[in-house]
Amino acid sequence: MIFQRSHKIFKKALVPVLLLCLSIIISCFCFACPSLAGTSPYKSHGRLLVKGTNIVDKNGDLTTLRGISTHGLAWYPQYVNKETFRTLRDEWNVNLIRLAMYTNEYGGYFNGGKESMADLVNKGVKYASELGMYVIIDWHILSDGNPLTHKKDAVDFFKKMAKKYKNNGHVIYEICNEPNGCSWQDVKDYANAVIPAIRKYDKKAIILVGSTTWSQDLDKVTASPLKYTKNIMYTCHFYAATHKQWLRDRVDKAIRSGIPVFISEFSICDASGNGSIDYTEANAWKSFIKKNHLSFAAWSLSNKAETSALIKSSCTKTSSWKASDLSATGKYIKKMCKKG
Ligand code: IDC
Repeated sequence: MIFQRSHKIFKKALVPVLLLCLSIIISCFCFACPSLAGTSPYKSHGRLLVKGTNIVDKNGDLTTLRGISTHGLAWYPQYVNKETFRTLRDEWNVNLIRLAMYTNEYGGYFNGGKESMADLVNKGVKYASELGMYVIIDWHILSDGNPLTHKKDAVDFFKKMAKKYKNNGHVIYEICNEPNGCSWQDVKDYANAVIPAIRKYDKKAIILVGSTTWSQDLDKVTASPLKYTKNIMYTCHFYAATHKQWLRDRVDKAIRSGIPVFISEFSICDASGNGSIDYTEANAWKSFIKKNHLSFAAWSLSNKAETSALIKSSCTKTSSWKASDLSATGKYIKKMCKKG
């Protein structure tokens, strides 16, 4: 009798318990693999905007971007690939891709690459958008130093991009990677031409502006910011083995003065992109980034034989990397992104 009753209770409870277990398994699976859940960073956050010194999402909630920067698109076009981005999104918890379009260097925009570069940028934006990731279009000036040198072409380029992507909320414009050998006033003059060119079409996208000395002169920015403020952020780039507490202090001061800062390029080795990793400084930067809710993009998505490359030079795979395919930097950055 007692046995029969408990058997009945057991049978009654079995279905809901099984259903509960099934739903736990499904939700764990979806959490680990967002694509299966039909969700994506963009579905959750939508169009981003700058509020105070932070980024907020469509619901007004504080949001940070965890990004990976390509190496020069001309050198490593194979990583502008939907499966590459999908791996970064689903296995690394990355929600941002930075497309580094060199202007002056090998195969760059002014080095025979006008069409091929624009083509790769458009492909990159398409793949990132389809995957619901955010994407930076980076005018990667470096050896060309002063952004005023190519001001007219930059205005034309960004006008074209803004016209094409004005309704695409995934896109972020970085108008000058690292101005150098010029004054902050030169950068301002350049920004004062490029920002209105973008805004003519795209009223809302976030625009990132670099500063002199490889986008580190935030003290000059603080002393004399641009007149444009809506959805404008200033970049800071660091390489942990070279740029240490003094630069964190500078960023801290800028933020306290109301300057929104975006770490659109960094690595954990020295400023050459090579040399050894400084884990102590890398960890100090990681905590600083977390504490200040900063968004970031790590250099670089390539298998070049240099410390900052995320993939080992022996690995030619462009997606679904195993731990053994990643460089020491790659392992560190993956962990940093996964922890959110
Ligand atoms: C480096 C690359 C390297 C390449 C060199 C010159 O890692 O393979 O040969 O550029 O084009 C930056 C720049 C970024 C640099 C990086 C490392 O934005 O283009 O990439 N760096 O030197 N600023 C500080 C460091």
